[in-house]
Amino acid sequence: MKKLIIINGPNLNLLGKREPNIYGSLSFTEFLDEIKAKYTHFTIDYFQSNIEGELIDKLHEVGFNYDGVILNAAAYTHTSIGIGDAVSAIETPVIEVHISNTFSREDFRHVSYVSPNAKGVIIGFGLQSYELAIQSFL
Ligand code: CA2
Repeated sequence: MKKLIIINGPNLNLLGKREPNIYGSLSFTEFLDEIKAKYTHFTIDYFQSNIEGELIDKLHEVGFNYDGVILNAAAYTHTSIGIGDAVSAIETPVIEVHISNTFSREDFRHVSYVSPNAKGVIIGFGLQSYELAIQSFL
């Protein structure tokens, strides 16, 4: 069975609780339960942290023994050379995802340190961005 992990960065633990106009009203754990029930032929693990170094440690931990990483580095996408370097250093392919269309938002969200090292990028489909990323491993 293919092993995938979804890694979420800072503030994504607030999904469903704040700013539903941008990020929707479903919590990530509710969404994850739905996805796990739908894609039973994958093992889908989940990790969320608000701390940059913890995200880097997790990429190192999974980056040589998982089949895929689905990464929403949230605001660190636009600032973290460290996360970009970690994505480049690991063997496991990384799909970058974003819930909102970052290109229709502020200029600082148009930059990504993850994209150059990602296998692919899925942006702007709400939580469905994660599902599309999972489907790319079918
Ligand atoms: O659209 C995305 O997925 C983002 O990665 C979300 C980040 C943002 O900094 C990126 O530019 C785009 C922010 C995540 C904040 O999540 C919240 C969820 C609910 C309430 C407030 C923030």
